[in-house]
Amino acid sequence: MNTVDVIADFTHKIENDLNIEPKDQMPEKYRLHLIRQISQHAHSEVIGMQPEGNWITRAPSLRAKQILLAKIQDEGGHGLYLYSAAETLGISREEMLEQLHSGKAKYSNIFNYPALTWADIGAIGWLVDGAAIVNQVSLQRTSYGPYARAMVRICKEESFHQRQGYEIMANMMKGTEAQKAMAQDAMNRWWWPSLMMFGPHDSDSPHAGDAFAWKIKRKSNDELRQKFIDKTVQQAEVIGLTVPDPELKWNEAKEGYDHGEINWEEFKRVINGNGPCNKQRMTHHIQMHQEGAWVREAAAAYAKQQS
Ligand code: FAQ
Repeated sequence: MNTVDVIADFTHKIENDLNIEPKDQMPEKYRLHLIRQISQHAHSEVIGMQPEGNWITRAPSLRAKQILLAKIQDEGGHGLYLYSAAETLGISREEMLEQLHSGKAKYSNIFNYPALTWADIGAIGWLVDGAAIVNQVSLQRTSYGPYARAMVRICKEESFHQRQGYEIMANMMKGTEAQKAMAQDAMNRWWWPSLMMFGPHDSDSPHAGDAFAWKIKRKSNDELRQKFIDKTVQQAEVIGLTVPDPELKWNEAKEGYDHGEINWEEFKRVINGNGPCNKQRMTHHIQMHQEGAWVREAAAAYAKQQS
């Protein structure tokens, strides 16, 4: 196909809500846009294992430890589906990891905050997975087939994650005054960074134009953030937690909550490498990757022997 035909075929598929598949020809900018987004999403899942991994040895019961282990393992699996989806676009796993380690590729702002108490594990499951689901449900209809299909399975697992987090918070809110205070403290620290997960306001989102034109995004950063706020505020009220936003107010006309301004300076600082845990997260990832070299070599040698 010549360039004109490629564009016509691609445009026809996008306009008719047909998925773009790995063997289809596609504009180079579409391919690069997807590699950026999917690889960043994969890195987020894998780096996201660190704050929770910190609590495996200190979970307060065997049941809690089993659930946490299963959840963290799921996140690793999500990373693998997503790396595989990105590989179908012609980038290798090694290149993606190089981009992560050099700082060229980002990962979600949220995983640069520390998990200080057991209540933080509740807040991560409830708020962070809750925010991730709102975004990922919308991505189930993204235009690139392998990404959309990965999202279907990921969303099922994330909804279990969200519930286990909410259960931790609900139980702590039925506990002693100290446990209630711990849950509220976790809520106070994780609320605003969770809102930042949806990205900058639509007016400051440079990738939004292409993402909508190519149906990579179906809903905007602000629309998804609003959806998350509306459902989460009600969940907080049910268990007696206070949302740490004095400006939060129900707006009858828009049938949603108005909220206070997000600290975008903090967001920029964190996504550009200067959050509370960025260096710790990256150092750990690089060290584990280096220590795992022998596993990759053994797997490659075994595969060679088999072929
Ligand atoms: N963090 O023009 P936009 C999870 C960057 S999975 C860091 O609006 P876009 C599961 C953005 O990359 C969580 N950077 O960009 C779990 C761009 O910079 P670039 C991850 C951010 O792509 C739970 C610049 O700002 N989910 O939590 C963030 O149209 C618990 C301009 O932004 C996904 O990745 C941010 N929050 O919209 C695991 C979902 N927001 O690349 C373990 C897929 C923006 O030019 C435990 N991704 N930036 O250098 C998306 O939906 C989109 O990429 C957005 C951003 C909505 C994140």
